[in-house]
Amino acid sequence: MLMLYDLPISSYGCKIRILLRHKALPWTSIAPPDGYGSPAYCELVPSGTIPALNHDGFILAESEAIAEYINELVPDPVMLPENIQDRATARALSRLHDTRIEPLLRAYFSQISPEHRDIGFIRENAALLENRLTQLAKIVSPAPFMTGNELSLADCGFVSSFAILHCVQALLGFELAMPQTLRNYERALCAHPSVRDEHAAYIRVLDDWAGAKLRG
Ligand SMILES: N[C@@H](CCC(=O)N[C@@H](CS)C(=O)NCC(=O)O)C(=O)O
Repeated sequence: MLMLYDLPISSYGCKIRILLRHKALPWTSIAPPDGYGSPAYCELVPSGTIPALNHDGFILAESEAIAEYINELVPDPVMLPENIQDRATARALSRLHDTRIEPLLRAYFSQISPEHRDIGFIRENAALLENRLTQLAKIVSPAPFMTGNELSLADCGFVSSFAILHCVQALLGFELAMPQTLRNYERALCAHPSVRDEHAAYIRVLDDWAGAKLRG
């Protein structure tokens, strides 16, 4: 039985939920007791982060490790390319997303409440983000997905990130030039049958979350 410590708003949780949907695996999501980082949750998952997997008592944190574990546990449909170099590239793209792109989006969370906004920070962060997206567009040629015509591990993290980008951009009104290849990629990604419903659900959760922050 696969159990996920997770919350609907978790972007890294969204990555794993897409993978689970694509593998057609049933799972149960449980909120971390007393919230992530709490002493009660750290008793179960010492790092205190979500998502974390509990597979028949085997506990694993870190979304990318969870994704690789599930991909090996249930190899069909395969979610990494067959060629060793393409596989390494897929992993590099996941790292680039998780360590360089997602943190820049997350940085905007502190800016949602109008009283905490810093226009200089919002613009500087947008420039950093645009630079990373431009770099990404030089590295990949989605066809239509990151590693070819099948959804792979390298795609799953981008779903929530695109949703967060549009949410914070609508709220904070900053300019950002998204490379056309990434626009096309986003359209194909979010229309994929394993992604569509999770993407729609994630946008709803994000809107509710941002609405609550705006109301204070
Ligand atoms: N590198 C981790 C990041 C996960 C992460 O930062 N999750 C957030 C919630 S979306 C969290 O647990 N934050 C609490 C903390 O960092 O202590 C992963 O890929 O799973």
